Amino acid sequence: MADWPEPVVRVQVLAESGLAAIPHCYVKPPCDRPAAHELGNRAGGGDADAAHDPSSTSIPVVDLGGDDENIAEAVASACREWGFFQVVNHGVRPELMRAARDAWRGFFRLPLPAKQQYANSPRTYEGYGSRVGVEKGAILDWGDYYFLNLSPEAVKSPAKYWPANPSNCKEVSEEYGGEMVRLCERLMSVLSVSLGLDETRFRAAFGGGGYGACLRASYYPRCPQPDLTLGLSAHSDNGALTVLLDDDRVRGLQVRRRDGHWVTVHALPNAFIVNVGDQIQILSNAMYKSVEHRVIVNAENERISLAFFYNPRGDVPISPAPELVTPERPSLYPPMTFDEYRVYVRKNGPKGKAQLEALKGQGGAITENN
Ligand SMILES: O=C(O)CCC(=O)C(=O)O
Repeated sequence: MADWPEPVVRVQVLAESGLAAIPHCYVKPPCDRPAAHELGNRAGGGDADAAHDPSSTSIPVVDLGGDDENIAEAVASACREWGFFQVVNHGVRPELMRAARDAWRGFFRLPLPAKQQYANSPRTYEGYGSRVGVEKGAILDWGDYYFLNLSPEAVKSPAKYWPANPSNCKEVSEEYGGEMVRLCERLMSVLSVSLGLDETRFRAAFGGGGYGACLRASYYPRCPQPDLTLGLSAHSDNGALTVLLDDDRVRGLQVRRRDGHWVTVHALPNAFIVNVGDQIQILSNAMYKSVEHRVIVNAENERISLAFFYNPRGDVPISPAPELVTPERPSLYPPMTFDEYRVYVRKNGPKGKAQLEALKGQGGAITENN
C-alpha cells in the first residue's frame, strides 16, 4: 500500500474549475444517493428537511453540566437509540473551537502547490488526501481532507506533515487535541458507568493511558450535482469515540436512524457531535452500536468539519467485556487489536457497517482477505 492506484485529483480543484457535471468516478449508484428532500437544508436558513420530511428528528442533546446520574442515563439512552449525541456545556472554550476550525479553513484556502507538499499516501494517510481505500476504479467521495496522528508520541505525525501555514495551525490543533482527549476521557467514564461498570473499566480495556488520537479535517467543496454524489460515503468509525466539530454555517452530516432513514444533524452552536465507534460496539458486546453516517454536499456552499478520533492502544486485543457476556448474550466478536482492525478497514475504504458485521462469529484474527 505504498501509493494510490490512480493519480489523485483534488476535489477542490475540480470544483473550482467550474465544471457543470461531476466526473463519472464520483457518481454514486442510485441506492446511495441522497433523496431530494435531504438536499434542501442549509444551516442558518430554514429547516427545509424537517419541513419536507415529517419523520425528521435530530440526535439527542446531552448537557455535560448536569448531574452524573442524569448524564449517564442520557448517554445510555442516546447510545441505544442513535449511537450519536451532541454535547453542550462540555468545557471546551468556544474561542478554541473557532480557532481550530479557522486554522483548517485557512489551510484549504491556500493555493494548490502550498497544499500539495503535504500530499498523503495510503501507507499512513497522514497529510493532505482526497481518497480512502486503494481499490482501483472505486467510486470516490466529493471531498478532500487532512489527517494527522496526535498521539501517542511514538506515532505522532512527524514535523513534515504539520502545515506551516496557517502559522498557528500546529499550536491550535495540539491544544484542541488536548481538550478533545480530556473530553473523551470523561465520556469513556460516563459510557462505562452507563453500562453498570466501574468508571475506569472502558479505559482500562482500551489500554489505560495509552490511547491513540487522530484528527481529520474534512473539506467538502461546492458540488454542481449534489444529488448524484456524497462528500463522504456511509461508514461507521473504526475507533472508540469520535468527537466532531461541525461547520458553523453549513450542514452535511447525516446519521442513519434505526428505521434506516438518513437524518441530517443540526448542530447546536458550540456543541460537539459525539458518536461511538466500532471498538465500543465490540467492547460492549453490541449493547451500544456504532452507527453509519455519511456526508451530503451542496451546490452553494463549501463545508468544513473537524473529526477527532479517540482510539484504543494499537496493540491490545479487544473483545467483549466479560461482564457484558451472558449465556443469553454470548460474545459476538473475536479478540483483535485496533492496529489490525484499522488496516483491514482502510484497505477497503468506507463500506457502511459491512466490515464489522463480517467479523461477527469469526473465531480468529483478521486476515487480508476479510
Ligand atoms: O464531515 C463530517 O461531518 C463527518 C466526518 C466523518 O464522518 C469522518 O471523518 O469520519
